[in-house]
Amino acid sequence: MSHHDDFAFSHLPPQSEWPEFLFDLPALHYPDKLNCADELLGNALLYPEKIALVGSTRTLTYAQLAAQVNQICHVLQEQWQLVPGNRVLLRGVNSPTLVACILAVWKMGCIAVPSMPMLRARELGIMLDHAQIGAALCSDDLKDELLTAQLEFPVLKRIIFYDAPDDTSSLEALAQPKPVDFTSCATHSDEICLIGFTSGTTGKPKATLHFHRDVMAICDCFPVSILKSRRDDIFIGTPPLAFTFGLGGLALFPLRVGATAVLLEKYNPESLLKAIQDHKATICFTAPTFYRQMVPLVQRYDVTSLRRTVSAGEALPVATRSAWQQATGLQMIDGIGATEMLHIFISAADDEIRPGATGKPIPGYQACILDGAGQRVGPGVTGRLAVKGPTGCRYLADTRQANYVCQGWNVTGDAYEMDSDGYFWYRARTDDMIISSGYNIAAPEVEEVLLQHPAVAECAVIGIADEVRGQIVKAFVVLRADFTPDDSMKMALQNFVKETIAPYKYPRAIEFRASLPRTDTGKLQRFKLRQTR
Ligand code: 3UK
Repeated sequence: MSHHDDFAFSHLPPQSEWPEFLFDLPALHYPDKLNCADELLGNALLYPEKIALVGSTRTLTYAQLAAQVNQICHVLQEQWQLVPGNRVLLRGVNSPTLVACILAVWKMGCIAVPSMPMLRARELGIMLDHAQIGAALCSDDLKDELLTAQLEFPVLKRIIFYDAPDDTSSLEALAQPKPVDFTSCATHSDEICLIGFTSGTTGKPKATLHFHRDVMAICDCFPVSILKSRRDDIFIGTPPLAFTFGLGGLALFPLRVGATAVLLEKYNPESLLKAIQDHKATICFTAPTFYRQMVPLVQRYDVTSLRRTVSAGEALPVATRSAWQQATGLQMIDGIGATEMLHIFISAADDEIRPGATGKPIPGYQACILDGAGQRVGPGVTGRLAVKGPTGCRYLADTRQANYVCQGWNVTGDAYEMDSDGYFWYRARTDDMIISSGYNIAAPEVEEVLLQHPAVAECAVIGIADEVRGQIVKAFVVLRADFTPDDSMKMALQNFVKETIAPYKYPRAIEFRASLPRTDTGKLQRFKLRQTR
């Protein structure tokens, strides 16, 4: 092991709790020494002048990207004396600089912990504490919440800000005089390089650990067998790089094949369409609801450059698939992925697509349906989706490892059905996760916040069906005496949530109740609330 800091390594689950890993595909036979940043920057030697990353303010060729990554490595090493295995938090909207920072962290043998730009101090603090993060690279305009989190969690000792033009100690200012070459850390293929945080079903998020070989494996599976991406592709889309859907689709996959990625800082359905037109994008990654919102606007733009559109994060309704196909002529590629699995593992493209089904396990992965007792069930029976492949679940110090891994299978928490042709059909989440506009929201986390408000006696949060967002967060609230259940109280509670945690988690619907249904043992019965709404 090249690691000097073995915090993450020593908090891997015991091997007996790991899922089974499959390496049947020859492409997945990686050498023992593997640094994924080196692999991904290999195109800098082959196509130095090719454009790698396009951002709103800067464009980097492969050679420029490689040089910038090396300069950042020098800054991290000389300024911070980081050693392999140290965790580095990344905080920023999608941009070429953010990609360069992630690659630099990997090149040094450190562990990247990307964070969602919308997170507030409270959520950042949980990450700092759980992953014991000592250093951060943060875009200047998102510094406030991180500095607040640092006050409470001084484990975070060092922060360098980027995109800070007036700051003489900004990342750019420090990097500019540094040499443009750097000898990468000789990491092993099974060393940890990435911690992906998921919002769990309880308030505490889970931290998934991924190896250098995992990063390569997702590049050598879905993009090769389903997406069939090529060097002349131009990738675009919306998922944040802190969401592994976005990290793969908008950074790793394009770099792996020497293609170009367009990284949008801000977007809405209209501006994404315009960006597709302006950049002649060929591959788009986003969530089903976003495609749905783009449909009525498509005819105003020339999007004929698109050849592949990928939908993931939540179930793709058949109506959205057909509306998109009518508007663009494109067959959507639906795919289910998970932070634990790093990326998509069931999908289909072209003639293999069956509308309404997610698809089949992609080459390299296997899937089946398990019943409550862990027995395999046959076609036509709804049960728990179970999957295995080259990637899989390893939580950092988390007892919930045993919930996700069952007899070597990764059990995603989704209710699925397999048909006799081996296609997998999504039914529902098996837990209480609310998925709204592609974001995972844990009901108990919102409840925890509401309960902090002086007016709230009791509350319960569920997801209710919503045409536009898939689901929305609904809170059932029992007020304390002396407080009035009216619209201004609803608004006060909504604002309170928005100010405390990421705003997208706030309850769009609130209903006041005199009491909440509970079992004899005092447990909340969320399913009763779902039935009575
Ligand atoms: C749900 C889907 C039906 C499903 C993700 C692509 O979503 C990603 O990761 P998360 O950890 O959530 C995982 C859960 O989301 N889901 C995702 N895709 C689909 N349900 N159809 C789909 N196509 O409940 C799953 O268990 O946030 C998606 C790539 C990387 C990812 N991390």
